[in-house]
Amino acid sequence: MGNKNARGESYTPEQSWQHKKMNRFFNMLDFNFNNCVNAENFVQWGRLISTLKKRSFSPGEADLLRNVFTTVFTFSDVSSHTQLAEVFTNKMDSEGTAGLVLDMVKVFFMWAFELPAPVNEEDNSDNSTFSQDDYVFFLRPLGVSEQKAKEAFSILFEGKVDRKPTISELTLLIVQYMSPNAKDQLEVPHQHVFGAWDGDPNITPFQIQKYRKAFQIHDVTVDGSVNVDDYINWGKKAAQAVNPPVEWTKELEQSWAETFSALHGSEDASYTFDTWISGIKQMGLGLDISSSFKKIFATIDTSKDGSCQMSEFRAFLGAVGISEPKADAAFKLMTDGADDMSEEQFVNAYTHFWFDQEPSDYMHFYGVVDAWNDLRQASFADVQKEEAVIPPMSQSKGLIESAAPDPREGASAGGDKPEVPVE
Ligand SMILES: [Ca+2]
Ligand SMILES: [Ca+2]
Repeated sequence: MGNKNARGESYTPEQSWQHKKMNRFFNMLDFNFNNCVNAENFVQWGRLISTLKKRSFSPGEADLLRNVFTTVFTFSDVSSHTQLAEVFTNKMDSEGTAGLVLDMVKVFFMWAFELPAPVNEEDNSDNSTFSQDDYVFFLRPLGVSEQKAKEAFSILFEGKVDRKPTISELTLLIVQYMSPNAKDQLEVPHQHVFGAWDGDPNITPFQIQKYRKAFQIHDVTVDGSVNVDDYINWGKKAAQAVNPPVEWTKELEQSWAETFSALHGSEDASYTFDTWISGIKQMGLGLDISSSFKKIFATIDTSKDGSCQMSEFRAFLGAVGISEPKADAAFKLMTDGADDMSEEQFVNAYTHFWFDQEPSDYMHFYGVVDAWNDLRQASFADVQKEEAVIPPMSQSKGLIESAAPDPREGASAGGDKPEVPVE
């Protein structure tokens, strides 16, 4: 099934499951979408946690997080989730390094949850507890919604209402998540530790964002479900919007209805957002899908000349409320600036829209979304200024003494050790 390691050996089921989990983690952490994860991504993560918690973020704290990353993963740069998995497994296989890794994961949480350092040997940090809010702030920078974070919290720590979960419990779940362990039942608790997740590797949080937009667009009647009426309404509006308008015929209605059933299995189907997503996962990417995408192309090509002109695309999106400039910009992105789009270009763009896990030009298929272009850059720009502020450092000292430099070093040096800005 194409699931092989570098030497061409097949992975064990345990390794495959580990890779699925690491793939998801890698994508969450690759904030810059450049297929590279390194210590700076941990720093970015930490900055965002600090911003969400409305607290400052010092160069010393950045150093602390770099140290956590380097101790847990060793390397400076990693370009794939399989490398992430391999290095972590090697670390945990060695008694000498496994303990250190566990300690550093705990250090991360002590820092993120602002827990006091243990006063003495007996005062074990393992018993330190955290709240649901702490957990939500820990996950949100990774693109996990508050809802998914809370869902995960209740799955993992259910029944613990009378006492808060401990750092040790959370650390164990993290280690299980990153390790090669079997998934011999439908659900294992640790899979949810980075937000509730059904284990499907093909749909990233960013895809869900795109699908949410697409669903809203498809629900033309705005009743919370997508069914054949939405397509027929869409078709009618598009026929009126195109210049010159196209007469709404029985044939045209039939073709929009057929397009709906080609994509959704039957003319009687009706979907909520959740069942829509399950349907997409089941359908997957295959030859069938491109033939149903061709049907959509045919309905958009109202002049029936085998090509989608910009005016037809405008009408198609204008019918569902997308402005001309946004539709035109989307069209130009997909055609490299040309004034018409071939069936092949259309199918290609639409396939990318659904299946690209990360941002690409095709994310703008349903009209340009500015927020997707600068969502992350904006959030990082906002927190850059926090960098200059040096807060009183208080925690984690005891735990990290042997493994990491004192996080206060940068602060006590009076700021003459400038933080390296992150792109
Ligand atoms: Ca509807
Ligand atoms: Ca045409």
